[in-house]
Amino acid sequence: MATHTFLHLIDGHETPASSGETLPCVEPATGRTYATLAHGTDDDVDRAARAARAALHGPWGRMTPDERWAILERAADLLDARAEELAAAESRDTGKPLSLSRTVDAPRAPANFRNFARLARSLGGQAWEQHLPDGTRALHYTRHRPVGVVAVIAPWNLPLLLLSWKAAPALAMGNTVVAKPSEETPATATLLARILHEAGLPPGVFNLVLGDGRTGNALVQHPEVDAVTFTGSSDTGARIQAAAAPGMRKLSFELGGKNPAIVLHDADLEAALAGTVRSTFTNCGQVCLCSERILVHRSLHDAFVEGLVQRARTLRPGLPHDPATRLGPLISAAHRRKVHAAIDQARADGATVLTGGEIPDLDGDARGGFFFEPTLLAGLPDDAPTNQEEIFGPVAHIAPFDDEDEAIARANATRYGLAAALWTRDVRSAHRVAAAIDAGIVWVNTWNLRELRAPFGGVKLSGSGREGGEWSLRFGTETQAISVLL
Ligand code: NAD
Ligand code: 6OD
Repeated sequence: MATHTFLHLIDGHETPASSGETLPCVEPATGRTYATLAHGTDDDVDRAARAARAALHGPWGRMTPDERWAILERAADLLDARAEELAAAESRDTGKPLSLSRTVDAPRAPANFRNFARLARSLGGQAWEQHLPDGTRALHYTRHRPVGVVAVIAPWNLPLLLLSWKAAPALAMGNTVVAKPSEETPATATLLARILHEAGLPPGVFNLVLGDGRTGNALVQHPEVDAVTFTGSSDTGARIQAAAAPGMRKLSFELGGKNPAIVLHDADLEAALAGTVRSTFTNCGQVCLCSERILVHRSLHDAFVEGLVQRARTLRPGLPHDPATRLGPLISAAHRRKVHAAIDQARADGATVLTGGEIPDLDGDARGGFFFEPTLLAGLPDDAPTNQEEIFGPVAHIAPFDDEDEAIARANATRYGLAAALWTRDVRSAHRVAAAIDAGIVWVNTWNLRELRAPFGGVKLSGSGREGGEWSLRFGTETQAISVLL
């Protein structure tokens, strides 16, 4: 029985949907509806976007950059102080083990605010002195202006991490924000909105509108929105690109992946196995960076398959707060049906199921959860749907290869290009193969090792633009050129 309703936060006020409409908020680990959330209408989006526009000209617009950055650093301190509450809320909404939300999701939110507040201090401009034929000179220089109202749309897999990853640089550069988290995961977004206000953000600077794709669609088309930063599926990204086009808004897209893990003949087998268990099954495979296609040199293939199957079978599914839990559920019943359908398709196409492929039989509260077994498949060609379509679950296909050129060609044989993991002991192979992979990010002998100043993003269907460090800050700015005749 739902007792709590998550509300929008518009112009500093918590408010329900103007229609009174709500959506259910379900715990993926138990299948129970534990709350509802406001289902944002066009009118709600309109109020939020107008509040964000007005706030650009209020106290926020008049603050010095140092004053703004101090608020963001204060928000980081408050996020740190409430890390346990944030981790618990994230685990409830997503079902992920508390061990994961404590070590990844909760600490990344303050790190994002600190990182961008600090980096923004050193984002300088450029200057050129020009000597004109008549002997006079001119000085040309650049300065950064906020873009204006930035719409932030985030998915459900890393709700707080990704919302803060996008909102922090936008705020650091003096913009105002209208954020829409996924309808599956409103909890940490509402906590973040309150914390930002507690830290001193004036009303209207960070607005939160809850709701589903309908709400998001209204937001990206709103005339007061100057830029849209979106993380989610490639299909939704394409829809947003079309919907946002008439306003000539600035767009940034971080989208889906079909990422390869490549194990070269000289890889450290133990390290590659440990890394590939992480890269395939972290967050139940619901990380855009997860490996869904594992390519292993034939000389290591059989030992690698045996080791990975054995490790996959030890990943114990369970409730988030159980310390023995190694694998959470999928986000929803609908998503589990999609993952299950992908396995059925693989079987119909002739795949061998090396392990998993079914819904586990769990006891107690977890019985109603959306769990799925860690699944490894083999025997399909590269052009099979299993090797082409993003599954976004605890599922990967393993195949052998014979030489480096073949591995590179097969790694690149998808429409996606987000990330790759490469395992080798040879430094020359590492550089050669990494450079040949069509992906925005290549990890060598590791996976998902994050450096917040480095660029992050994908090529092909995996996105356009880059986030991270100065890339995120520049997205939040319009560069103005000023030319002065001296
Ligand atoms: P999704 O595209 O279904 O939804 C993402 C967000 O967009 C949600 O807030 C949703 O309500 C909103 N939305 C849906 N339709 C919309 C529309 N027409 N206009 C505006 N907003 C709309 O994605 P998801 O299922 O929440 O997340 C999983 C996907 O996200 C996977 O494809 C995954 O690879 C991708 N992802 C990518 C990255 C990255 O950094 N590249 C990170 C995380 C997730
Ligand atoms: O770590 C990050 O900054 C980031 N953008 C992660 C995205 C993960 C995708 O699911």
